[in-house]
Amino acid sequence: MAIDWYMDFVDTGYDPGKTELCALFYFEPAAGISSEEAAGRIASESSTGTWTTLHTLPPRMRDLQATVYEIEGKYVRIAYPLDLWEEGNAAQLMSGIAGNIFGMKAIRNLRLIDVSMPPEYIRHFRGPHFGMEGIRRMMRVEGRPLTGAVPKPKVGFDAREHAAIGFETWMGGFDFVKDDENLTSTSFNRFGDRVAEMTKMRDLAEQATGDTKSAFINITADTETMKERARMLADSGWNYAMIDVVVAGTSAVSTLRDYCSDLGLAIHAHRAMHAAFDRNPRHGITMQFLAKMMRLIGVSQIHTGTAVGKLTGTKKEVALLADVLRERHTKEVRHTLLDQDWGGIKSAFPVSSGGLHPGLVPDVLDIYGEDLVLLVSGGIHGHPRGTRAGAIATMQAIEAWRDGMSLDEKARSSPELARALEKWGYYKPK
Ligand code: CAP
Ligand code: MG
Repeated sequence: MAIDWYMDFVDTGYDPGKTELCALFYFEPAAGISSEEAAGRIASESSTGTWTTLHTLPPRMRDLQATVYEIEGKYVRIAYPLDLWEEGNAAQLMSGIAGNIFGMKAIRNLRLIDVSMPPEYIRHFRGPHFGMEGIRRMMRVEGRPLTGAVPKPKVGFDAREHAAIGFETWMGGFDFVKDDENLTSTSFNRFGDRVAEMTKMRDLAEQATGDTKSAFINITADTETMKERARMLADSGWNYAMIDVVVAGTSAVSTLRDYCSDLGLAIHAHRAMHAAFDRNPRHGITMQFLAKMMRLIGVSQIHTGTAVGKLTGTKKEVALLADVLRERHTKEVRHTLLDQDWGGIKSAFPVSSGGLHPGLVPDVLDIYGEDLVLLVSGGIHGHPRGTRAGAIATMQAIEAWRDGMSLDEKARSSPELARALEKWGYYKPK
């Protein structure tokens, strides 16, 4: 009598309809386990199965079980009937396709690469409140990337000092001032104080420049506190809230997406902790999956890397992430991305940040183009003439890129850029 039934979840002749949710995994069977059985175990444990045959099996189970429909070397595609998944519940989807399966002894390594979600599944999600066009309209910025900076060092300023640096950043021509991912409401910089000081400085900067200025003020905390902080932001005329989405959790982001949307707040998603699971090419979850989930839930923008800065991510990966967030329909990329038609789900901005300075701006814009939120933080506050000159230098580098001019040429008529190039040149941080 068979004690397990994993092979019941394998049918490589199966053709999933347009109504099934399909997932692509990289997998390495443990010693002594065949690819077919390992694949069957992934499908079983992520849908209706368990380790042993069962005494009774209601007929409905057969209609709900996942099916391995393609095994190609170390890549497997699994189709999931839509009835497995609760409408509009991203957390439950992740408990299924990104849950127990990572810990199975029969699999030595497993990496969830991507999912392709049918229209019938995505129609239960609201997606980004504004979309890229809506953000550009709200900020009155066209024809260039939106720009921002985090006061540095990361934390330690009090609210007044923080806002004073924010003012210099805005006066240097930047659109946004961003909290660092580990700044929330600390003894030396309470959230309410920071909102009050930043509101004062924003109003002064808007009056002085005539431009729309905003900030990504970090509301990350328990969900009730995040709601309270979102209300505080809306009450002070802000149009963004920032959430560290990985540490806050999928369900919290889902709650805040609707709450912020009702308050007219876009969500800036920081991805701190992503490298705990997306960096190892043989195990974990890819950044394209995280980006896809966050667009589906409805953040307005999420960090996607620089390729040339201080943190992980190749040019190819970064360009792919930009497509996942911006495109209406992303085509399949072998072993990396599944075909995804986003239907009515609006676009979201990629955010490039991390080790950037004016000398690297053309490299980043060559990868992303202008539909980007570009964050240059240490790279403006470290400018020899200070924050405002650093922001001006960055804006000059953007102008040079847009006009097809080299930075060296632009620097001849742009002293702030010239000073930046004297200090950093084209240095790529390690
Ligand atoms: C960048 C940053 C961002 C990283 C996050 C930092 O500051 O504020 O958190 O960019 O990485 O704390 O390092 P610098 P990613 O510009 O001074 O490096 O964007 O890859 O998620
Ligand atoms: Mg940071």
